[in-house]
Amino acid sequence: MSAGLVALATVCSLNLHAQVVNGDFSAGTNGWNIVFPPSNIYPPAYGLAQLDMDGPGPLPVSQAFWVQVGDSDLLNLQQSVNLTTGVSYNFFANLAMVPHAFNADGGTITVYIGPTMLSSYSFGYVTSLTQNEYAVLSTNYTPSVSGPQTLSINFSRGFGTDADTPSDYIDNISLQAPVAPPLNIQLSGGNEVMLMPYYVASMNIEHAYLEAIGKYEPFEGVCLVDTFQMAEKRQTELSFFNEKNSARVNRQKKAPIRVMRPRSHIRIRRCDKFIAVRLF
Ligand SMILES: [Ca+2]
Repeated sequence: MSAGLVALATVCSLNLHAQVVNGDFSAGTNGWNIVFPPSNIYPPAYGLAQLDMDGPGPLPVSQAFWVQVGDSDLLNLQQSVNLTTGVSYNFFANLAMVPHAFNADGGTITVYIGPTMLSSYSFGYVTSLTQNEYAVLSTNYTPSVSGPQTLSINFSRGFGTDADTPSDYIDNISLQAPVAPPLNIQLSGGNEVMLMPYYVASMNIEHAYLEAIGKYEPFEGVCLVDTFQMAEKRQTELSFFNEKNSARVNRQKKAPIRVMRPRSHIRIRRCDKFIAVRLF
């Protein structure tokens, strides 16, 4: 039995991925369902075209989705997304309106998840024959239930369509939660007096870290030493045999001792892994 392995590793991570597939339309309309409401009388004109979605802004020209809608020819761009309750997601999309004539309505783009409206943008009166208009839809949404839901982007206008109907564009659609850095990583020192438990302890901690963080890092905190003899002079007499281990022991002896206690059960609940390796 060792004199006591003192290692506490708390590794929390929250890895959340982008929910929308092909939000930049680089793969055409793959992943998207184009849905016409039953109230439609005519099919709207729609397609893909190259456009600079922010005019003088930093975005390059890229493929985007466009549609010409009217009050009798609406269109919904839809995709199933898989959401987690309690997580705050940000919806983002670049919008643009390309005029073909003066028009009383440049179109409205409204975003829903299931029956819940997230955000809406109206281009209003089209007052220029030549100037595109640009906008951004960006809003946060926290679902109250987990599971698959329908992201639906509705294009509408208050008038009928004709040759003067402006084209409404959308591109760079995303729905994602920020990838949180590890909430808490605490790796304190650990001691083992036997060689095999020393190696096993090191490998266990390093493997748990690899699984949680996704990359290997050597754990420099485990010492091959008898904890209860650390203060004895004979523990240091042969330190030249393993200088790195001796340096770890000395670092541990100089380190302040702190007792950590979770202040909130929430913090523990959010942890993916909680590894406590034999406290004394
Ligand atoms: Ca694009």
